[in-house]
Amino acid sequence: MSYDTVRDVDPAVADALEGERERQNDTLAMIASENHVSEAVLEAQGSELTNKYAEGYPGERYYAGCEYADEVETLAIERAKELWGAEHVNVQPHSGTQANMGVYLAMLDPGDRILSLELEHGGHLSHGHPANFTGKTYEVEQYHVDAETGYIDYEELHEQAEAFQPDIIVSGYSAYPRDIEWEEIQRAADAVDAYHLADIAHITGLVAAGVHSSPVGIADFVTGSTHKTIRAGRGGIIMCDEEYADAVDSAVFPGGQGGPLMHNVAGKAVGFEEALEPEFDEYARQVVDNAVALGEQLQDHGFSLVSGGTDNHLVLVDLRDSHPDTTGKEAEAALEEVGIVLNANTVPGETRSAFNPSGIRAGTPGITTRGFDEEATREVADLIARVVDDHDDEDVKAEVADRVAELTDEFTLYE
Ligand code: DSN
Repeated sequence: MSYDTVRDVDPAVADALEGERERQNDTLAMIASENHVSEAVLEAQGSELTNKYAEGYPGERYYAGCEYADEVETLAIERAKELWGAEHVNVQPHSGTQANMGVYLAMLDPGDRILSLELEHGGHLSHGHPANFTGKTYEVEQYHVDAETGYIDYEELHEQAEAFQPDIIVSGYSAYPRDIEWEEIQRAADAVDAYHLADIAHITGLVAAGVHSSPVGIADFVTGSTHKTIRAGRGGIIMCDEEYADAVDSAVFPGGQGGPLMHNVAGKAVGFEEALEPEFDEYARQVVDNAVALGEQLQDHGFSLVSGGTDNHLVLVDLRDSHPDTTGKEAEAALEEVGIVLNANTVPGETRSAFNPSGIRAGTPGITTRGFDEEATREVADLIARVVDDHDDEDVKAEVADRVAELTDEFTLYE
């Protein structure tokens, strides 16, 4: 057995790994779906469990030698049940999309009908986009946010459900800044005898901490990813009532996946343990407070926010009113130059394209992990405004980059 380090074996990859650590240390991660996990989660994900095959579930594996895999997976499941209050949990999906796939495979047949929010309005690829397996396998119709308010148009959702008669309604979103009326969506599903899948990928941590309403106990299925606001190991999760447990478990394995990524399941278990600590609730509260501060300060600088603000961890800026000649991609590129990493995003009523849209999406989970409070976050909004206002001005960008470097030095991340 070789005990050489990555650097000994593969300097090129070692350079890239070090580069990535430095990049994360030296920039502000404001992509709303990203966060920084603890060293403990990193350690678990880099453990020897990466070597282990463990097809099946705790106590019922297809391979020998699974006693520690069983222990870790059981811990992840029990902690998830405590965090979200779910009856049944499957922690094996490799990602949020795989979690959604598990539910579709469990409950739908090819050609069945999905009603979901359009991607441009805040939905997700795995909710029925034509380029995704969901769009190719199922018949999909999409609901929208109200053009004026930016809030989900629940009335349209009810009408569309009546007209389309879906087999499943998908709620939970990727670029939607407002609280979600789960019960309203459940009513729409009940009225047409459809299942309700709530995809809480973005807001897992906020829901666990009680700073966002929870669909658990309302929707039939709740899916999520485990590395966003909940800040655990990378992957997905499915929660449901006992009545669907067997269907979901066999849809994940053997239906859609082979061996689980047990090192990632270990990372999930460790992150969930951290999230059960009272400090995590404070963290989640601060994530939302920071997003509100970010949004208000951007509005003070003249930016338009879709829905006029936020209730969660992200803001969605529609640049068309304040900066009609600046695209989301131009803003994203200029901000990346100064060390503020967020993403260009489509906005409701998009008039450009998915590749070069009219908005930017910014989230606070990452900077809150670094220790940013509202005051520091407001300063980040000032910096974003300066750069977007003068995105071709090299002097402005150099000054802002210096200030970002001071902030990343003050709010440290990885050793
Ligand atoms: N890619 C994620 C996001 O940015 O929202 C969702 O999968």
